Amino acid sequence: MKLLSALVLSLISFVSLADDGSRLWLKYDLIQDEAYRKSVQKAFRQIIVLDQTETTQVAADELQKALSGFTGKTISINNSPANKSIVLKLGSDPRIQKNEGFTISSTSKGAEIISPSDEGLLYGAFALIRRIQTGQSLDFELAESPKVQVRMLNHWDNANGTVERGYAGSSIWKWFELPYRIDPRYIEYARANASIGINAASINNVNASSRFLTAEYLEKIKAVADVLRPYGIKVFISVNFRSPRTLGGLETSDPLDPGVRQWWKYKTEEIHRYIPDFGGYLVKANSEGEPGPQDYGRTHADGANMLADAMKGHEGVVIWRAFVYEADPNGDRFKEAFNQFKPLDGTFHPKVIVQVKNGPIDFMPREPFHPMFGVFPKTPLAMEFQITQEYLGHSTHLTYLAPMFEEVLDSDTYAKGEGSTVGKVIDGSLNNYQVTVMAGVANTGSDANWTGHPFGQSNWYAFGRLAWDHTLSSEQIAEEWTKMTLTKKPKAVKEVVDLMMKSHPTYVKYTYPLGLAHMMGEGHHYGPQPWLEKSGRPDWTSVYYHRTAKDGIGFDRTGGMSDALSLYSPDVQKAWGDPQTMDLNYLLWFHHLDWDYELPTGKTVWNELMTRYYQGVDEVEELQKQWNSLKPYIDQEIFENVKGRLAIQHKEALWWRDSCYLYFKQFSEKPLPVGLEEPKRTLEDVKELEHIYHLR
Ligand code: BDP
Repeated sequence: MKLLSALVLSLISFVSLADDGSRLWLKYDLIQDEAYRKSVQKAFRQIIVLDQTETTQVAADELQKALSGFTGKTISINNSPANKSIVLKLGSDPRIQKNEGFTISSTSKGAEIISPSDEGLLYGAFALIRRIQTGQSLDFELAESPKVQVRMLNHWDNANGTVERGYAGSSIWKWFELPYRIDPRYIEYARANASIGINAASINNVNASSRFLTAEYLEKIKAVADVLRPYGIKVFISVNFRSPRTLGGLETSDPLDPGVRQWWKYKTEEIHRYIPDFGGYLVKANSEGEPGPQDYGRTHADGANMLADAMKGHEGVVIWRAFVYEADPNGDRFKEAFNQFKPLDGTFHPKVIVQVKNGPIDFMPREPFHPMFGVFPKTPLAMEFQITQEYLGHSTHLTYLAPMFEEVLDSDTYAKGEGSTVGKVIDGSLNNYQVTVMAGVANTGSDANWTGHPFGQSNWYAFGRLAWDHTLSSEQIAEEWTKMTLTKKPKAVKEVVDLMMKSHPTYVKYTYPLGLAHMMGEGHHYGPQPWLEKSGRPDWTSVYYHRTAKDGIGFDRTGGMSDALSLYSPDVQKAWGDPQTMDLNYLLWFHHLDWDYELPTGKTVWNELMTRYYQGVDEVEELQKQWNSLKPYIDQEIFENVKGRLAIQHKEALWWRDSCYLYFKQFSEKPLPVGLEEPKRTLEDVKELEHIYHLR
């Protein structure tokens, strides 16, 4: 009997030790540092809600849950003022610049959170929780306001439960069950988003099915909107431009046709009957085969403005994507969106926002910032980042994306002189935009830990934090996330942050060094396929991008055939026009260089390229060692999970390296730089691997 109970006890403690990652960064475990725990306990004995709304209730519940977890004591919620408590109060403060902003005044004798809105109180509550969870002093003053108004996740989720470019299971939305059953995960999702300031979600794929606009689906979406509303999150719908024909039975979807305009007007009114605070439409039109206004000889502005007119009298907006490109074998995809949209600046309805991907091609592991950010003063531009790792190793490679997001946001467009950063374009301060939006393509799925790779959670977290305040550093964000999610031991935190900060540069080295792009496996976008010559369109091949030949490598965009560099301001052209002085990370995006061309590093292009491929693999080995050293500090389940994925990453870094070396060597006809070891396999061997990975 004794033995049995001992066994049960050890089993329980084993189970409680294992962390499946489902709580994300919202882990409210008992504070281990006793002195700190006692001070938290002493300072915050109860929660006082002075203004009762659904959202302040959510804020109070969250504080209660967190503090009870941190201190091990039950904390009560009341509504009359008292000492040593956390007071949530609607009100104003000159330091609050936006409605969703807040202030916190905290001492060892209690805290007061003030905001003009109940959403602001919720964000303040989460900010206080974060400070305690990361072990900071309780004596502080904090005033925060979000820099961007609409901080949004774009779900590429389909009605049948699949997720386009999703690598963490199936969709979190259970359309077959809605509206009758509310999966408790919707609430967990809402909490996680609210904790990082995300206040909008487009719930379906941009390659949109008209089905989402049927009454049947609107009822389902309403049920989701009702769950998300108390957490300050508005719902958007991606729409199919052909819906008036497919759903409405009209003969056309021409945006200038009165019947079509009327159809959208009625549909928009209908949506508002279900969801009075509907966020708006997200539209992918005339892109990759999707229908759009150009099918009727109309412009993107005609299409977007029609939808904006339909939104009249409501708060919602129309987010129109600029991800468009023609299949022109002699053109340069880099320039397509710019050329189509630039002439339209100033012709859009005030409710329209044009959503631009961070770079001109398509979420490559590293792209120069999109040239549109420098030239669109009259129409609000939204930033679209991709959190899901379509081109960044799906959910097997550890790639912390915040440094990449930060690099783009800090890039200087020079549109209005030095300091005209992309971040200032997006937050509206440069061009005085009336609406501001930052969107991230979600990496969430039905996996227990939401994102497949445990570190995928950090990318969701970082996106939200940067959308709230793009001036935060990726190190600070990594540190917060690590302390909240993995470990609080200072030495271990330092190691994890270091590992995270190195991960993106490492990924780029073994896949796309020196500004190479778009050489991934066809269709599935996983693994290397630099030899891809034929595809549905020329700009879906690899050779279109790397332009490798006997005379060298890279896409010459400095003049001649493409001249895409001229889309940027003169200062940017100067910075990127000369391979001797430019940032080598963007080199082959703009220059076609001889294999023997000597770079400022002292190495030839060939040697530099190969050195980086080899370094990339070595660095993955370093990441593995570093992770192994963290074993004593990390939950066992998470530790093993990441360890296994790093082993795959190492194998695949070798796959990238060997494929690219063996393929490029056919053109360069050069040996590896001295000291680098020849792969043990041939080009044919690595090409074989592609068939295996096609099964993914
Ligand atoms: C590409 C994806 C494709 C998306 C498209 C888009 O491969 O699945 O539909 O972007 O953003 O990256 O519309």
